Amino acid sequence: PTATATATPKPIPTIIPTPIEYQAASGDGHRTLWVMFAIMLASSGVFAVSSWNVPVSKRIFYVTTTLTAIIASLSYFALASGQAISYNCINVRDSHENVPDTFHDVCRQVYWARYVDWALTTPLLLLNLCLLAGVDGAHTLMAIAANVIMILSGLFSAFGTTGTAQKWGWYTIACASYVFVIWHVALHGARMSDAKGARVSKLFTWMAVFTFALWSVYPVVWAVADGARKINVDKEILIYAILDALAKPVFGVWLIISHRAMADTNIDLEGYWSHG
Ligand code: RET
Repeated sequence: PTATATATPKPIPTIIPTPIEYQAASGDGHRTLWVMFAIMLASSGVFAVSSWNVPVSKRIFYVTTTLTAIIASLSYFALASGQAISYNCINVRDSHENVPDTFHDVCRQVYWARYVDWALTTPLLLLNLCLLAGVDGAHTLMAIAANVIMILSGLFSAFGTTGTAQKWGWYTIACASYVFVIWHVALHGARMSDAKGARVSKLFTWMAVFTFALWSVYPVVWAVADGARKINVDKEILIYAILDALAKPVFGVWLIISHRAMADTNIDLEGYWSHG
């Protein structure tokens, strides 16, 4: 017998894969996404039809409002059909008595189509407010730029690694941009809208209060659901669904009905790039 035949075989190392716990939507969350797709699609149709006989010179609010609903339908279609969903995993330490600590990954769904939707639609919603108040082009552009930075920073934060500067670093950048948006649109807009008379000014004030009260809920929900993972994915879908329905169709109906009833909301583009 040769030496190799009698030697005890080396143990084959066993590779224990890191166990993974998934945090994903169930049937309920899934149904909510389809319902939202239907609501946004129906809203797109209603807004498009309501713009039918409106002269082109007065159609801008209809165009922006219809577009926000169309973009939201596309985003909800992607999510409901299972697309544009990725996972962000956190490695969690499990302590045991008498045995060494083990680790497992907690992987939560990130619905990144939302950020594509928000990056395109929140600028349109801000444009509505700015046009209503008579905010000039330069301030409108700055607000929209800060808004895009806010949403993209939120996306980077959603995929950031917990425990590094990524997660809360990007979140802080997003919040700072949001403060800039409020300052340029709500505060500056309130001053500008005075020039358009008491009725428009009052409408602007209410629409701006509604908008920023509502928008401020997004970063809170995000921090609790996406950041701290204290709300499950189904509830997160439901809360964003309610917020999105208020921010797009409800806001849109309010804007269009008021605009129809008030001639002084007509947009005057004279001096759009020159006064400040
Ligand atoms: C994030 C996370 C990072 C910090 C901040 C956020 C703000 C998001 C907002 C979203 C608004 C969405 C709307 C959608 C309409 O359907 C990205 C959640 C500040 C304000 C109005």
